[in-house]
Amino acid sequence: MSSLHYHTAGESHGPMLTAILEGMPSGVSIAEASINEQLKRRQGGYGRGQRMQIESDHVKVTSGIRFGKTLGSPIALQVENKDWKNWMPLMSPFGRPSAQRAVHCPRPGHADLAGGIKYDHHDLRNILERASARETTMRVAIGALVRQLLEVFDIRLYSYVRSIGDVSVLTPCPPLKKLQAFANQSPVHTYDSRAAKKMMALIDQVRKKQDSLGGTFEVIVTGVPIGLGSHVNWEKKLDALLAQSVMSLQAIKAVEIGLGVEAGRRWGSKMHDEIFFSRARGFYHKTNNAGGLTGGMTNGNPIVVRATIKPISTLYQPLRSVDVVTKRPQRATIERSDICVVPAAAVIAENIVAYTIAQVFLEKFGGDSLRELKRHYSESMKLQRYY
Ligand code: EPS
Repeated sequence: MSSLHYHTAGESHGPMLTAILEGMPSGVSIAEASINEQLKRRQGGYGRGQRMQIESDHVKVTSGIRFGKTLGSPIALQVENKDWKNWMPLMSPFGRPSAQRAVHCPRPGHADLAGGIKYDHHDLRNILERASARETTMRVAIGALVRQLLEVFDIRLYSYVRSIGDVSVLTPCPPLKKLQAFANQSPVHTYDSRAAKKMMALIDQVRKKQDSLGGTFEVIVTGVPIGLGSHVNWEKKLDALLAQSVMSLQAIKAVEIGLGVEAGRRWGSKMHDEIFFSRARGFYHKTNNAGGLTGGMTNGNPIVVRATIKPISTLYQPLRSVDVVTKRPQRATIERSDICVVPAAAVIAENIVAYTIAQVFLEKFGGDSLRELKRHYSESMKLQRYY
């Protein structure tokens, strides 16, 4: 298992969100601004609700970094919830709860009911506060931090939205540098401006109907060396690790690698990426249907992960539910929410993937300091060149 590990804590409307990351080598330059930039990207996207107008997420580093460089010790991060001041009476660590404001009607599709039964809570706020996607703030902060280590080795991450509801991109994906520039400017984080207009019109229509929308997105990682992950055991396979980490993002219902489900429709001869060799490039593939992963290992091609996110489960026209106290039929509780979070989910997944790549990268090359890690990396690359 990789030495890199983190934990997060924090409720959506509690005082703050916290994360502790352990296992970063010493000597890695970290820019606070780069973490805040990713946090800002996470807050964006057409279809968000009012919460994002209240928050302006900024990271506070309280340990593990000194004068912009990692020390090798645990790194502690905090992000304040500005909304906390509006929720203090309801979200106080001590004192008495308000019986009138308890949440009793679980939202179909949300963690409310199963979590309430599992943890024996009848005020479902005790579940929804932690199940909330607000928690992804810290996962993005962690991803934004570790990708500064990946960038030293020229590993870069990109993402874009492929579809929202039944509206999909129609043109092929542009070169990656252009893709990121287009996607970052687009309110729906995509490169196809005609599709973007239709996606926004659909979000407007669904907002009027007080409903919600899901969609699909793609994350691409370039610069990954051959041999991250391993075929030797199930828990070392990088495709499986990526599936787990991306699936753990709230509301994700499917994760695909490369061609994904389309692979099941193709004949073998039209699926597998043929192998070529040249003195200049070494072994290479001209196609990337495998999405950069064969046998659970990186094969030198960019990693391509696609995912599908379901529509947000809070509906302003709530679905049928049952009061967990009276057991009588009741419409689900309305919690303030978003209409569509597909653009934000793409940005979050990009940073989640960065963390998983950093884990396997450090597992393969290892080192307590960046200098040691660089030496291991270049030795390994030399060996690969003489294979
Ligand atoms: C979110 C914060 C939440 C929601 C959304 C994402 O804030 P609030 O509940 O105060 O509006 O906007 O959460 C969910 C989609 C969810 O299922 O809980 C955020 O910071 O991204």
